[in-house]
Amino acid sequence: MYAQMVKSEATNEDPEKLAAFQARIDAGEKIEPKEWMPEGYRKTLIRQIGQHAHSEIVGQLPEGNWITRAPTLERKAILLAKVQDEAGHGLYLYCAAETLGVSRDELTEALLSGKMKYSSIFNYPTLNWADIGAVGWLVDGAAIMNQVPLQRTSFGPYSRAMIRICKEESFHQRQGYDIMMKMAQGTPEQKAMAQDALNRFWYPSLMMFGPSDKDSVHSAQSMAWKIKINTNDELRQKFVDQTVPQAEYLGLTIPDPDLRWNEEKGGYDFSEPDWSEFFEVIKGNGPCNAERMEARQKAWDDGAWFREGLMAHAAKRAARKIAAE
Ligand code: FAQ
Repeated sequence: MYAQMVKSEATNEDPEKLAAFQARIDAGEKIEPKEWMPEGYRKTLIRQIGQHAHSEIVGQLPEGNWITRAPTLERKAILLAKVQDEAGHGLYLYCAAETLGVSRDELTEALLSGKMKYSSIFNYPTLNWADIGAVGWLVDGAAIMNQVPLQRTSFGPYSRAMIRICKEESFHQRQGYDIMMKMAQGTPEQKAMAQDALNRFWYPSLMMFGPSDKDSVHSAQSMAWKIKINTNDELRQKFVDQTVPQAEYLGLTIPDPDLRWNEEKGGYDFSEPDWSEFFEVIKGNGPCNAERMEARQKAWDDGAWFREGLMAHAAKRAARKIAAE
């Protein structure tokens, strides 16, 4: 749908303006909110940044589930800080999207009506404490792999939000790895829990990078506009190459019998995730989709009185200002 919109709108735009815009992108310039941009560029950014913001917010749910059950006070404080960071990331990203002319309320309504997506990964359950380690290590690890290049994305507000977010994601990845290390060096039962968490989170983490390049609808145009810097498969390969030695250090096994170092390409050969599962999850049929959307809907409904109060206050202040002028 978006691809179509991008195409039809792009053809109606002044070719000279489009060429000048592309020249700025090619020269590495940042595009700022009030500057001219093709409609397709604006809409692609709203889709990607909005989806990213929703992911940060929905991503609090599987981890928030474990704050009250963290094994020690220190672990609890760390997890609490991490989950609060994710809320902050969602807010920076909603603000970046707002500079493109869409409100946070409109974005939330699009999520709740199913028009917008959030990352597939958050539709998998966190069943025990080892899963919190696996989420930090693998999910935040995959998020960083994707987001470090996005610091160089062409849209100024998105790029600047990414710089701050990446610093925090780096701490998140380390806290997850630290939990895994403790579990892997613990009792045989704890090590088995760590292995089980890796088994369940490995392929869903590989799916976070999106479909394989041949099935990616948006990559070509998004890369030409430098909204995306790498293809989905490039980032997935980098993630595998970085993560396999980390699993070896933990004494854990990646659940892929076909995983092999390929000297020629200087990277690992690995099995693709089950793409039919991925497409089912993003259609809404994953293990936790209904639960996640119910939680978001409840938060939205519970906040209605506050939004209304805030709007009434803003209207009153505006009326007072007009009367005083
Ligand atoms: N889940 O043509 P492409 C985090 C959709 S980080 C759901 O390749 P694109 C941190 C895609 O939207 C996680 N849907 O798409 C954290 C499109 O459908 P549409 C969030 C997916 O946009 C950690 C269709 O498939 N990070 O949360 C997914 O060029 C721990 C075709 O795909 C970002 O969002 C997926 N995994 O590339 C928080 C990073 N993959 O929209 C809490 C920014 C693809 O046409 C706890 N985003 N789809 O209906 C991106 O880099 C890109 O949007 C990709 C997808 C790479 C995700």
